[in-house]
Amino acid sequence: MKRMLSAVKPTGKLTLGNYIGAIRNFVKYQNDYEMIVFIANLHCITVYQEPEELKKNLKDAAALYMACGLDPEKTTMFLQTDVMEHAELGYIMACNTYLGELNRMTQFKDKMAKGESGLSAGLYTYPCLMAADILLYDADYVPVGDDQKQHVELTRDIAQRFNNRYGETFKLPEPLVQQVGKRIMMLNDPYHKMSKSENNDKGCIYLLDDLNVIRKKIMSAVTDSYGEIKVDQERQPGIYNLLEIYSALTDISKEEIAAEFKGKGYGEFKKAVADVVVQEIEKIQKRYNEIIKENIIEDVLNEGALKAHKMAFKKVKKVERKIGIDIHKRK
Ligand code: ATP
Ligand code: LTN
Repeated sequence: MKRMLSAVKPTGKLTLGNYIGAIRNFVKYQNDYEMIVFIANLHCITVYQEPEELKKNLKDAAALYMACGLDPEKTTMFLQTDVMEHAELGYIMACNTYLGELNRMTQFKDKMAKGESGLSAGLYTYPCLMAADILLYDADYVPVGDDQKQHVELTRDIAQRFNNRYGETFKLPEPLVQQVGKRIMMLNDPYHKMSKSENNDKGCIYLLDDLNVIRKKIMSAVTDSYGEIKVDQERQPGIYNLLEIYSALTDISKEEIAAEFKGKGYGEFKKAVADVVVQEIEKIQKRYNEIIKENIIEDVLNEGALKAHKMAFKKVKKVERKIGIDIHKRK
């Protein structure tokens, strides 16, 4: 069975973008692949997080993964820091990455271009840690949203370089980007990705938002003055985004949806989108509350970490032997 690996950074409350672009796909794939999904808690401290809030978000993320349908029987689920080999291999990967490569990463470049102050060195070297995350487990596929594709491509380059230098060690992973829902935009600003770290509460739907709040956010989503529902991302980015959300959650194509709402008003369309979103999120929240009550997260994460650690330990030892820094058999 081919192996698939992915992660979400629980920097804040999980969004509908995370669900459509990432988590929902993990759930679909877990039946056909050996699935590994972890909570990237090392990645999220590349930007300062308030410790108490972070703890809460980490717990929510684990419970939400399961509430969205990830099944611990099928998917190995764990917390990144419970498998210390991630940080160890991350450092080794950084030693095999060129500064020029990191300078080309658009996520970092965008932050620099915005003139954000106080960017950390961790944020800059983060793609090296991400490469380690993937290569530790010989993942065949990495399902991610559009924004992460470049990081998986860099992972391939680093792996290839390492294999050339030290002999065949790593499998080259492939990014897997879903066409529908690969980039859900802010409801009040359809030119920017729905993102939990942007502090734009009106534009973001959080999976744990009150259902009435979700409805309100969708009903007040930015549209345009054309007054027609068409699939036209350039001219009607707000409507396009709503079509994308509707399509991702129903598996009906955007064109079919547009045809169904031809001649109808934006209000009616938004109400239909809100119905679909609320229906989906209501199910997730119900399951989330059950999981919290059942108190099973601790056991799931511990079991997942044990399984992951076995694989990761073997890989790191192999890497260290190849490089020449491992000189004895550790007891
Ligand atoms: P941050 O704002 O902290 O950068 P984020 O909300 O962008 O976080 P991540 O944790 O970086 O989310 O991403 C987790 C996964 O969700 C990744 O695979 C990412 O590509 C996907 N994803 C995130 N936001 C969206 C979105 N708006 N549309 C589709 N996929 C998304
Ligand atoms: N960088 C990703 C989260 C992430 C990841 C990974 C995704 C960390 N390690 C390994 C896939 C594979 C993000 O910001 N969404």
